[in-house]
Amino acid sequence: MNKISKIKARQVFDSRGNPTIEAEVYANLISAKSICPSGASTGSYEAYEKRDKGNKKYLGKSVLKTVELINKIISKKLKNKNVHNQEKIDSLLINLDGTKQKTKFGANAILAVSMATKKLSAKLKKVPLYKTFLVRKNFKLPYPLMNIINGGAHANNGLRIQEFMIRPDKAKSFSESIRICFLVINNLRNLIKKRKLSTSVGDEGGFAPMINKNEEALNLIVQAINRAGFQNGKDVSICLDVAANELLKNGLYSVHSKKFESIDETIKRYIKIIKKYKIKSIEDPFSENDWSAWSKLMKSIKKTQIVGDDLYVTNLERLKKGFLNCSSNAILIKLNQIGTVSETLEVIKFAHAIGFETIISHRSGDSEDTFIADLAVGTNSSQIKTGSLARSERVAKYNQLLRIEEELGKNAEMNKIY
Ligand code: 2PG
Ligand code: MG
Repeated sequence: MNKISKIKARQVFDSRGNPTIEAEVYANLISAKSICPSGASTGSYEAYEKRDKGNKKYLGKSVLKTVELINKIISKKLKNKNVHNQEKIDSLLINLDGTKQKTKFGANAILAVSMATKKLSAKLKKVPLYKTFLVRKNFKLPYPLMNIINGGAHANNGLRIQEFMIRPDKAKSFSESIRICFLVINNLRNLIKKRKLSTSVGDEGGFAPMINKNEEALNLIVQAINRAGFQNGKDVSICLDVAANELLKNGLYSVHSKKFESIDETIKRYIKIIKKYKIKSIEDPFSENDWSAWSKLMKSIKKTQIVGDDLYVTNLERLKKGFLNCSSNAILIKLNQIGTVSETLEVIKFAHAIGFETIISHRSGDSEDTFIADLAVGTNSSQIKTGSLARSERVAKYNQLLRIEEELGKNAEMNKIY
């Protein structure tokens, strides 16, 4: 009953309509499945995403060979292994691949199997998934970071910054936090309409109006917060993901305008917008290799959450380096950047031990899989970033958190934020 009997993988499609892997792990007649997400603005130190580059039928994007590797090789290797021994299964997968960035099987294949195994274990134990990670009692719900205006690689509007997010800091419950975001988003929609701009959405469900100045987006959000009856910086805070890897040329950054500027100038302008717009969190303000720029920024600001995404790629070695270098005070967690559930949990444990905030994150190409909602609660992560309140692959995660909140009943407290 506790032994894996087979694994069946298949090619399915993600929210951008690109092929991706679903793995279904079986223990006799009972099974659980999971779908691997995929990023657009990826860090170069991420684990490898394997695709059939030579297959013209799917423009080189299919994952059919990888599916075959799971069905033929991985399935055999994991047969009869104890489904509840996640660490052993993950290390078997890591060793079977044997490469640093999981290039043999692809982190997409390995992760789909790893997550499906975790889900099956919970199902067999008849416990909710969120109860099977690091936390055993006093579960807390994360604050949502809702990406309400999309730019950068997730839209084609010319906005330099990739994600303009809101965080409902004063919400006392998860459902209240969703209500607050809902109100701000509806006000934002009306403001965008009034300006005769498009209210269609980008890859992560945020609006993608044809504006190209960061400050225009920030002004719209402040107005929307006010019109919804809230105070910016108190009830609701603005958070950014700059995704600066995409904005670097010859050591200069074009974050604040099309002009490429020095690190010092870029920091000066960060400080200005932090003050003016009461910004509480900035992700990837500099590129993945610019360690000294990160620590310079950390020294120049107080009370702002600085989040490493492409910088750390959910990798323990890189997180240790960032800690020693004082690069940030928070880490974004993406399972597919590293490739297994166990390695992800190791990184979260270490992050908490050094006092870093953990933010569990979706990818811009995502699916109906809600694994990360449970992961956020089960690891005591203070925040979750999973897009806007639009597009079902994003809303599915928020809906799962509403279910968890309901199940926890009056014990459902919100986590603390930085
Ligand atoms: C990011 C993510 C998710 P992508 O940069 O944080 O929002 O985007 O999945 O494209 O890397
Ligand atoms: Mg990011």
